[in-house]
Amino acid sequence: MVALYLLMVILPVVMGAGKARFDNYQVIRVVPQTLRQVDLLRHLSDTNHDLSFWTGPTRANASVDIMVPPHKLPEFEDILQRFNFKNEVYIEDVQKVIDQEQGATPRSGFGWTNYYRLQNIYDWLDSLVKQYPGIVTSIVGGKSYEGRQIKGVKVSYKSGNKGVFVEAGIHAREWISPATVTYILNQLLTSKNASIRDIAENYDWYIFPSTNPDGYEYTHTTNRMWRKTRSRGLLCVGADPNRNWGFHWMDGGASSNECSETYAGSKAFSEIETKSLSEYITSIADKIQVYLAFHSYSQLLLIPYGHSTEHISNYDTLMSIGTKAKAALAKRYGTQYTLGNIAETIYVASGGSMDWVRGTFNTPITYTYELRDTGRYGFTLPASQIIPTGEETLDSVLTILQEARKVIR
Ligand code: 0X9
Ligand code: ZN
Repeated sequence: MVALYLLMVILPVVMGAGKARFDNYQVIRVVPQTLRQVDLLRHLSDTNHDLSFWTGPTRANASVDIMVPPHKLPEFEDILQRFNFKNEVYIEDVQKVIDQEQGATPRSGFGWTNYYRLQNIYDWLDSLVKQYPGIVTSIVGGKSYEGRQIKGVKVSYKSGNKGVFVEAGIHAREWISPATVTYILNQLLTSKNASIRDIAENYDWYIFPSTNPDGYEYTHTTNRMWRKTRSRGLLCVGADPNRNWGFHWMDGGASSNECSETYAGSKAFSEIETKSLSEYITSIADKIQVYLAFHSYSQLLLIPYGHSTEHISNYDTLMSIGTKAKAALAKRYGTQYTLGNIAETIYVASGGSMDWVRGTFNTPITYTYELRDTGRYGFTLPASQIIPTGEETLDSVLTILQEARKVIR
């Protein structure tokens, strides 16, 4: 069985012989109802690397989405039964959903009815620099293990503006993140709506749609479900770039196991992506008043920190702005978000980018989005949802920036 698995799944991927397929992989939503059940799921996620935890175990009555390969289904179902886990199959066949993820039109050029390759995104950024001389400039936030650039754009209509930093795509498989951020960038440049023009022109924007470019490419070429960077370890590939930042590094909710999806790296900033991007952020930190990070999925609006449930100094301000942002987001399509401190709302997670920014520079307004959906499609959100997601997210970003203006100096 193991040999067969190696031959059919691992080997082709390792040898670059093609794309990993997820035929008959199921995503099962498990709801632990006791602490013992939560612990059991934690144990499974630490020890059983055939199971892919799309969302992590947190507490009793908080659901956990687990992708199970077909050869593991009997064993997994047995565990569910034996320990009396409440569960429901959320996705019957992950490959089918992947096959339906893209829109109908071919993936050349650029737009928001499909997901795009890194080069399409970067070419589009370059085209904006040409199209908006004196307003859009090219910026390089760092580089990747495989030698790619972390490319971004600065949008600045005038001098003296406060800065907004936008980070997307740090987790490779969360495709809706880069797509949403490029949607927002496009609106900032093309919208005729007075409120959008106001935030576009009266803030300076530093926008990086793909902060883990190796991982992102890998999700297109080889394994749609890749999360981490692509640095080569002794046993396994990659570290979690959202556990690798040098603030409370490895202080809970991060793993020292190279093969874990939440591997924090061999040390803080062991990954060239986080190290170089952190250096770039440091170089402009005095200009940045707002930091927004975009992930998926779960529909959450999170505030620092991830290592502790303690409320930070301007917790009340961030909560009150967040409440308004959440309402603005819900207004268009009814999409409901949950707001709160990371450790309180989801789970303890240390070494995240937003936490480092807040902890190092005391940046006042910082949020991490977990975009659509709540698990119906999970990471493989159909491309037809890019525009609605972009619209509602921009509604909330608009609110955050309008409100932020009242509190930042
Ligand atoms: O676990 C994460 O890194 C994020 N969830 S995800 O499903 N997209 O992986 C939560 C972000 C926590 N953020 C910080 N600790 N800053
Ligand atoms: Zn993420």
